[in-house]
Amino acid sequence: MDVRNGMGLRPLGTSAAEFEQDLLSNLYYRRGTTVESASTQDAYETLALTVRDRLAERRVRTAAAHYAANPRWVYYLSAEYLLGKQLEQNMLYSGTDRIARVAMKQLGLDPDEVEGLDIEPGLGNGGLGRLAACLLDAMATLDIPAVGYGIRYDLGIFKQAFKDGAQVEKPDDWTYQGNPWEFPAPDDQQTVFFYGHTERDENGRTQWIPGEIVLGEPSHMLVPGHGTDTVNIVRLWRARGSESSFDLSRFSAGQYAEAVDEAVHAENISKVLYPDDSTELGRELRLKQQYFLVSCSLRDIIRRFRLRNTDWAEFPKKTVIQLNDTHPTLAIPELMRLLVDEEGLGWDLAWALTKQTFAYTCHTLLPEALETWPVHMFERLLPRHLEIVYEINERFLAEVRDRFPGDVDRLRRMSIIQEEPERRVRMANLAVVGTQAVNGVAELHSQLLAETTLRDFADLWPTKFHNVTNGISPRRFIKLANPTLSSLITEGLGSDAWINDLDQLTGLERLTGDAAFREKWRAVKRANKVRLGLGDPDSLTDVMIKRFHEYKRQQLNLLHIITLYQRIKASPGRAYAPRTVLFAGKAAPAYHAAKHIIRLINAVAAVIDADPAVSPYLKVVFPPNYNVTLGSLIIPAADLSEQISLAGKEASGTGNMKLALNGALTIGTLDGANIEIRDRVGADNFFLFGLDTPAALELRHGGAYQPRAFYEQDEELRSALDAILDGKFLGVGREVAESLLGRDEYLTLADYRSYIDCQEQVEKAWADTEQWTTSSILNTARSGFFSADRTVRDYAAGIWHVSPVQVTR
Ligand code: GPK
Repeated sequence: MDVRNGMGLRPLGTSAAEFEQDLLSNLYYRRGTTVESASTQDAYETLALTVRDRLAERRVRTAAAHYAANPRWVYYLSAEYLLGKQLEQNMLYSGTDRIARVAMKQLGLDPDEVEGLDIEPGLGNGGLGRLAACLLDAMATLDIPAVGYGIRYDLGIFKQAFKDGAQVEKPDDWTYQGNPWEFPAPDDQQTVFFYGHTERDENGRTQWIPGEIVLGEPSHMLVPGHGTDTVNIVRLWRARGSESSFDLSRFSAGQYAEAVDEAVHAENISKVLYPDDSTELGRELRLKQQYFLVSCSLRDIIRRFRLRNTDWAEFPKKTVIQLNDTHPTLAIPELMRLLVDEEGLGWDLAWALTKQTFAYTCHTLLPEALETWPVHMFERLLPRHLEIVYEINERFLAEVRDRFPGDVDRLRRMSIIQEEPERRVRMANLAVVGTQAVNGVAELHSQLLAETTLRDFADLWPTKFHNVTNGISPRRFIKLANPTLSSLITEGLGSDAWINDLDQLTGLERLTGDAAFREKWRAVKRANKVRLGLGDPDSLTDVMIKRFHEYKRQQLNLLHIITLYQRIKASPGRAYAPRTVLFAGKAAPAYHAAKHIIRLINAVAAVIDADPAVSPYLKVVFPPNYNVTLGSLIIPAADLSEQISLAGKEASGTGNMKLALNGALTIGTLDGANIEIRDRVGADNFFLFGLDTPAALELRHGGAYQPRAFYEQDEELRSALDAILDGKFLGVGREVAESLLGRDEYLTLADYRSYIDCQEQVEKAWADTEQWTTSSILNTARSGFFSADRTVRDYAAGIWHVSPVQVTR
């Protein structure tokens, strides 16, 4: 039997009765238990397997179609993925959501209880990791042959709890109960070298003699498309000690712990996700993780290429490798090493193939987020790669010298090696030099990259630079997260085709005049607030959900809350519109300034709660442990979306898109994708405030910025900061106020008055329920552009040059 063409597949039943039969089979034969003795965990695992089987069947047919087509593949390399819970998604995509529930009830199971055991794989930090998951979802939905590569961290992003209002971190042992979504693939194991030295052999070829050998064990999870039979995969690598890493002689001598030392050391590589976000870490283990990902993935990509191809010249025609930020940039020198040292290709051919294969997405403008590695660390861990990087750099600098003779300063800036104050490898420079396309993630971001951060490179290669504005999965962030709004939209548009063609939401515009529809729209929002269960569902639900970072300026939101608090205290008799301000998000464990902001928010929340003069009008809530699951509950309940970063700092943002799509109005600066959101939803349906990028740059770099002057001139601002400094909030948060009055790196005080005034406009608009409803509907109606399907089409047409491959029955 030819297994490759998917023959021999027994189609799985589509009725509830057949589903129930399969549930029982799986319970008996795969879980190895019986109905009488099954635990809820058994029921969950059995359900997951039964749903998974339906997708696995499509996976087999997808693999067969892809094999036959021998297409150009997209390989997405990312150190992070925030995939979200799998069960609900996979039931929807496999069309089993209804029959699964019927079958469970038939067996006396409570579907909600069973589904409650599904665990979110937290293999990422924030926007960058979730973007990777949204792009995989859209690639599968658009039938693009793609594989995502990543690391199977034993411990995902830490679980956040609060102790006396301060963040404490707990380990996230996400596979403690196993992971039914994962297929181990031990046959595709890879061997990874570290350390050691290089030697030239008799043919003049370089050989890397490693000092440590680690194994990479792959497993994959399914990435189904919505409304199609395509099922792609995301392949995750786990580190293992090699066989020789177990020291039998030590074991025999009774040194049991020492006997496994080396294996434990090797396995540390995939032990834990680094919880930093938008900052550089500089730890050797992190560099090891990056090379581990790259080495395993490239070998796997080449293995797959060789299934159908023999000629290296074909490699870039069949392969595009997208680097999600600089974390996987070592793939560039690694491919050079494989082609030159192992395959014996000449440098020039190898370099041409390499450059054509890779593309690089940059996700930041913050200088502290641009990765660099000390040359000595790089050299010790990856001696051959440093030689290759030097060679790449020498040839590159010769090209720059040619184009800009005598411009020594330019050479110094563009070199892949930074010389002062310490020799370091600049990963962003390497990523730009070694790729055929570089993109930013929103219009403003791409423009600023070309004008500032990567300006010299844009001068040299203007056509290499692209914009691809980020997008979000409409399946995950409206259909699954907001089922009631989705039903209403489907009812209003007369079809659910909008889920895979989000521009169809513009059809809602004509429903803004339909009183019954408007009434339902409001009722859905209210019900979503009730479902969330935090704060009065009739209050203005004001939401700020994102990682804690000073540039994102949660502290500005806090100053507004304190100002409102003080206004209510000062004039208790007035009728204030009740407002619930919701924060959610994690701070990197070592980011003390961000943790002080978290602690102060919790203290302010407690003080307001305890004050009966204020608490009827103002409530601050901060549910812990923000993740995809919690976000999916909060986003549908939001009235107001806080996108208040200092202009020129947020690359794009994607939470801004999720909230607008779910009918929240944005209060925001002209930063990242906020600009594009405002352009689309209309200035009347968006609350704009604050400095724009040129004004912010001028104020910051003019050198004359004095936060104290704003403090002294603005009575309300002074009073808010004084309250913190005087210890009015449980004595907490002086560090926050001092930092604002000291350097105020992100110009919070400069934007304070504009923000406060804008919040007053919000209040006025909120009082006009009818106008607010119209704006809310228009936000949804005009958010179609922010579908990740559009983003993937942009990549496919402008950067990847790939076409879909249809999977047929
Ligand atoms: C950017 F540099 C980084 C990073 O280390 N982590 C991360 O999540 C985010 N990002 C940006 O901050 C967002 O503006 C952007 O929308 C997101 O990446 C996806 O591009």
